[in-house]
Amino acid sequence: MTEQNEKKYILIDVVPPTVRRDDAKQELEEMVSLIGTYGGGKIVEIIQRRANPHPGTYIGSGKAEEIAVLIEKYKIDIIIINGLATSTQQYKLLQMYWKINPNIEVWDRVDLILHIFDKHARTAEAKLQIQLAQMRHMGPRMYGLSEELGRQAGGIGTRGAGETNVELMKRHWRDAIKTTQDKLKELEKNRERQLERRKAIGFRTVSIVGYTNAGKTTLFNKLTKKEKLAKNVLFATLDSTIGKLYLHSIQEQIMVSDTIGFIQNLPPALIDAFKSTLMESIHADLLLHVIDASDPKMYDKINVVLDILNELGIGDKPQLFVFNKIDAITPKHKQEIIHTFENRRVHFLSAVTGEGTEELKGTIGEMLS
Ligand SMILES: Nc1nc2c(ncn2[C@@H]2O[C@H](COP(=O)(O)OP(=O)(O)OP(=O)(O)O)[C@@H](O)[C@H]2O)c(=O)[nH]1
Ligand SMILES: [Mg+2]
Repeated sequence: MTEQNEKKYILIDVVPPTVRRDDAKQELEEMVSLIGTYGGGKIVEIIQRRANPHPGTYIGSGKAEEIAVLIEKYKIDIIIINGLATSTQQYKLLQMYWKINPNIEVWDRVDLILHIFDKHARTAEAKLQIQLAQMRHMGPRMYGLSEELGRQAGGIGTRGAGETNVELMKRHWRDAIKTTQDKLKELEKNRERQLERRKAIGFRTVSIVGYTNAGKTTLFNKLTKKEKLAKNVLFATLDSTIGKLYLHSIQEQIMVSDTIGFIQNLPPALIDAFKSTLMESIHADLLLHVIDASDPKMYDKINVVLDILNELGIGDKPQLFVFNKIDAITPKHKQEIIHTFENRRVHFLSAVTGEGTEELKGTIGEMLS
């Protein structure tokens, strides 16, 4: 990528005064790696101290002026808000900065995740799921925007027309969502049939779940001898794949599935849209919860995953904590983990070096029998 077409971003975070600056910085780190996953480029970080985002412009008016100067100076292409923005907030910001850069875009955290998904989607199913999530996220904001535009047009004569347009728009969105949902339902049925067939043959299924970038696909490849793309980016995997694994200890052939990773503040619309992909996990006999033991935010990420599993209604399924990347941790850290999770079934391994993967098969066999 040349300097010229490298994108330039302003990353905005509104932080309550009670939060320490270092903690706020850390929060932004995940956003920075998400931007890296999207394609990267120059990022200018702005942290504003406020109890709550400004209802009109998200940031306060003083900061908004400051940002105008930065947009000009650094030739910013995209403004990204670490949080959820309303249609009014996005529109007000766009309106302020159009004069400086007519192509400027304003995204919130969900927009950024959706753009990444869009870039990584390969299968028809993943593409449909993203479409659906995009429509669900955009829809209400589009109505909000056209209502806002209607208000601004203001005149008595235009008001009725504005309302009709909003109605038309809503109907169009509802229809489009329904069509996409129907197509996804078809694919879902296929998946269900495959699941039932496997069950009928007597195959049991183990599903790999975990935070994004924990090493799920690397482990899946090791276990099933497949060669799926594993990459040091967030959301390398968006679809769901099944592979076979023979367990000597119980002399049984089982199925292993690898699927999309989780992330904090995953909006419900996204989880919902990805239900068909997550179905393998929903029907699994055992969950392998892969955890990046070398990640400083490991504990928070474990909790995010547990919360999402609960939301999916599978928090009670048998679950094995698989601490991955032990090639990158100290023996002291390993001891700490053992101590913290002494009431849980845990397993340590390195999906890259292969250390501990044979033993994992034994543990899976034990937990299945
Ligand atoms: N050091 C080390 N790195 C690992 C290990 N396992 C995976 N990785 C690296 O971690 C990164 C992410 O691996 P993936 O297998 O793609 O992770 P994932 O959980 O499938 O990620 P998504 O599909 O993006 O959610 C890659 O750069 C891997 O090489 C390990 O045991 N040790
Ligand atoms: Mg993966």
